[in-house]
This record gives sequence, structure tokens and C-alpha cells, in this order.
Amino acid sequence: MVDEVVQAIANCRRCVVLTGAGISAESGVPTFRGKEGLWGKFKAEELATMHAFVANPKIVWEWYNWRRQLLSEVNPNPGHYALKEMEELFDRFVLITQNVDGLHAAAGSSQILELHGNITKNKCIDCNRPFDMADDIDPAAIPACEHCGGKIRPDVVWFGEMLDSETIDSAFAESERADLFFSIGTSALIHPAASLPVAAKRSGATLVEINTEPTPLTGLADYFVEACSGEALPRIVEQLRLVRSH
Ligand code: BV8
Ligand code: ZN
Repeated sequence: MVDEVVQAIANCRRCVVLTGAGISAESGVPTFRGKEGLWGKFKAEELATMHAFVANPKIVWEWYNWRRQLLSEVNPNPGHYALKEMEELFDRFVLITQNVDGLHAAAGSSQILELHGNITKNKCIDCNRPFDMADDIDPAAIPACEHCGGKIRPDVVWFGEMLDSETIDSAFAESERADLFFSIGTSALIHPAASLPVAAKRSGATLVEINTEPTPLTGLADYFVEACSGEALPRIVEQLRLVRSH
């Protein structure tokens, strides 16, 4: 399947990639909706919300501290590195991620649009002032913003919250200009991220999905590569280099 995909995309020049939690799975980071689930009995839809934070800020900070701790011990995997290599194979290459784990930057990718923020950043819940403290937030004694007294929260996009408008506008603009769009390791359920591959396809891009299982997007994709991204991406980069070197 990889050979067929590479043949089809050999002449593409403007590539956009959308990644989800699946690309970090092989680094040991649990996904949100996989069987291993991100946090046992709770769902991201229940914890990654303002409602949960207002009702029970302690448990929300426990969840984010647990994720930060886990992320401090993991590294990018071959899938992240392959995407960094892929940058030089196109005239224009933009990486859009739903992940907040920072692993694409750690792998050296440059053009990254972080749609849902970054788990290492904090902000005041009321005045949005950044609050990137070095040490961990104590869930039992959440610090208050020295400017307005608001509680400090993770600077990520929760359900029901708007994404940064510049970021999402760029993401759509790039997707609509692309002649190639990869949707990698995402269940394609969360909006507005899940609309990006649809916008790209509608604007004439070739749509390639890489996932270990089908998703609601699979029917729309021109190619569905049923594989781990850590295996498929390095092969795609290698084949594309070969094709491009002739
Ligand atoms: C907004 C926080 C509203 C950060 C997250 C109906 C239609 C449209 C929208 C909605 C709707 N109903 C509700 C909404 C709004 C809602 C939404 O989409 N809900 C869903 C449930 C339907 N969206 C929002 O609330 C967004 N905001 O719409 O604003 C608004 C509008 C106007 C005015 C005011 C407000 C905000 C969405 C962001 C939510 N924040 N996280 C954090 O703590 O992480 S979402 C969470 O899901 C993560 O950010 C994650 O990135 C994201 C998507 O999940 P995936 O990355 O896809 O991960 P998942 O586990 O689901 O899938 C992993 C995939 O990988 C699987 O398919 C698996 O098979 C695959 N895989 C596994 N291993 C591998 C692999 N693939 C390859 N290789 C492997 N090795
Ligand atoms: Zn404040």
C-alpha cells in the first residue's frame, strides 16, 4: 500500500499533515479513545472541561500532573522523526497537531500549529495571563494569579472552548491550499480539527489516512494505510526520497 501511495503523491508539492494522539502511542503515551484509555474511569470529555475544573480543580490538576509526569519520561518515535524529515520533500509543508505533548517540537519539526495548546503551559483562568511556572502545580493548593487572584489552569483548549483563532484560521487556509493532506493517528471525531481533512479534500487535495483502524474519515480518504504511524511514515519518507531522486 505504501508503494501505491508514494506513486500517487510523488508530484505533490504542498503538504499538510494533521496528527492526533495515535502518533505518540508508540512513544508510550496513552491515546484518548483507545482501549488503554487515558485515565481509567474518566473520559477526556469529562475532565478536559471548564465545568470539571470549576467543580473539582484538584482532580483536573491531578490528571494533568500525571500526564506531564508521564510525558517527561517519553521520547519522540520514528513517526515524529519521519515527519521532520518529510519537511524537505515538499515546497510547502505544514504540521498541524491536536496533541499537547510537545513531541513534534522535540523531534525537530519546525512549522507546527498546536490546535489544542501545550500541556507544559499554564494560564490564569480569569485573565489568561501566562503562568509557566517551573515546578508542578500542587492540586491541593492551586496557586492564584498574582494579578487578579484567579486560579491557575493548564493552557490547553478544553471542550466547549474556542481554539486560538489565528491558529485555526491558518490551519484551514493551509488545508485548502494543500495538494496533499495526511490525517495520522486521529479518530477524526473532535471538531473543528476533524473538518480540516474534509476542507483539504474538498479543495482538491489527495487525502491519505494512516491509522491502525478505520475512522469516520476513512470513507473519504483516497488512501487508507492501516498501519502504525511509526512504521508507515519512515517507509513513506524513504520511498518518496527514492522517487524524488530520479
Ligand atoms: C469547540 C484538551 C466550540 C487538551 C481536547 C458536534 C459537531 C462539531 C463540534 C461539536 C459537536 N459536539 C460537540 C462539539 C464540540 C467539541 C467536539 O468536537 N466534541 C466531540 C466529542 C464531538 N469540540 C470542542 O469543544 C472544541 N471547541 O468546538 O468550540 C465553540 C464554538 C463556538 C463558540 C464557542 C465554542 C474543542 C476541542 C478540543 C478539546 N480538547 N483536549 C488535552 O488535555 O489534551 S480534545 C482531545 O481529543 C485531545 O486534544 C486530542 O488531541 C483530541 C482528538 O483525539 P485524537 O488525537 O484523535 O485521539 P484519539 O485517542 O481519539 O484517537 C487516536 C487514534 O489513533 C485512534 O484512531 C487510533 O486508532 C489511532 N492509533 C492508535 N495507535 C496508533 C494509531 N494510529 C497510528 N499509529 C498508531 N500506533
Ligand atoms: Zn489572572
